[in-house]
Amino acid sequence: MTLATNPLAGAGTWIKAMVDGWARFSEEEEKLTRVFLSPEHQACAEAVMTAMRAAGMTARIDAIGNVVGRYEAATEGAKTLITGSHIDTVRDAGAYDGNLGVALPIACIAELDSREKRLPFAVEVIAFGDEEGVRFPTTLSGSRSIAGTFDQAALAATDAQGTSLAEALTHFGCDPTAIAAEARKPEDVLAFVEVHIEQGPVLEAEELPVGVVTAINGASRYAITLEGMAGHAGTVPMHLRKDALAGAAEMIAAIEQRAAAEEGLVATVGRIEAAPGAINVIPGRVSFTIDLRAPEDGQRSAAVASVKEKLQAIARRRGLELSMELLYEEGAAGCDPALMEQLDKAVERQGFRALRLPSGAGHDAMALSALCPIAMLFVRCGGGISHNPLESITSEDAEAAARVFLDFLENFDPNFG
Ligand code: HGY
Ligand code: MN
Ligand code: MN
Repeated sequence: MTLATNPLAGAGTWIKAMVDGWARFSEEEEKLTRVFLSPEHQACAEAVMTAMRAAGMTARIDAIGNVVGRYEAATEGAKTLITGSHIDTVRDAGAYDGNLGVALPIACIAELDSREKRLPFAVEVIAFGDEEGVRFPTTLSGSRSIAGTFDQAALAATDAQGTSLAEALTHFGCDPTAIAAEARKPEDVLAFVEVHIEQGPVLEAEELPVGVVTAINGASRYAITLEGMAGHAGTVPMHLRKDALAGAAEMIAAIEQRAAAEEGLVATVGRIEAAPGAINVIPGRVSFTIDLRAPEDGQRSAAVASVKEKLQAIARRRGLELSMELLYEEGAAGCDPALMEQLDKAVERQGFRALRLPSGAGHDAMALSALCPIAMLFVRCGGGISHNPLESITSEDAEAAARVFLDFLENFDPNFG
């Protein structure tokens, strides 16, 4: 397909409108928050299925709440190329994180369907329901179930209201006992290729609408609890205190310092709670989270070990009880060189310079790397802003990315590698 025959003319506006429409499904009026297995997730899943069916796909909700759209191959028994991304969001989210990677492939399939064109392989577009891990301590459960790596023990994980994942799935209309059967067989799957906003500033700085991802950083997430001694803010002398919040403050500064000292390493304390939370009471108990990432798994585990040592030393000196619970760990995932090559070619055929870049953000593709070769196409987002309602893309970039992705699909060599 050449630049002249751009069958996706206007698709950028259509894609943006679809994603903006899905942003209505939120638990909050003025903000976008859509967590796994919520009523908003249910409503969004229905809308995604409708869009998939209108694009010529079959669509269903699987045993763990993923929406699975399927566009059959030209011939029976052909292998499947899987694409898609997540439709759950962080709190007060932008609209395009994840969702763009569902709407854009639907637009591409709709275009193929309009020409009654079938490919030498089937295409599945999957809208995963649990990539952000906002509601339950575990995450990537949707993509892990497709990859066959879902840990059944996660069904016992509970949300802030004490609802278990199993109960939430049943309430959503899913059958937790059928999750294992959702696992795809490696021999049936060609690859997983995810389209996602970059969530960083590189494409904007390079003045490019798209980029090809080389690897996805690995991540470790911990829940930290500090037990000190609550006391009267007016009567306990400073040297006799076991102030859990002051201890947490020292620890958080040490975590930031450790990450800032090393290229490529990032660490974030995203959530903290102090109890009892009264202005005139020395905090006796604090809980906070750590999210630590690096491009190399060895670098990440060394950083985790040194952070643990620092927190233990601070806790000892302050007489605090420290507990660290590992919530989530996913190794760095390399993208397949032959797939990257094919994406590069599609980018160049559509008239753009092919830029390679790493992903600091985690994605469902990390989980799918256990099943098959993976690749990702990044799309420029305004100011590199993400996990923020100011997150934005242009319809021109959405159209450019759709043209590249459709070109990739139509020219995909299933015998790659
Ligand atoms: O945290 C991440 O990198 C992803 O947005 N879940
Ligand atoms: Mn995200
Ligand atoms: Mn995402």
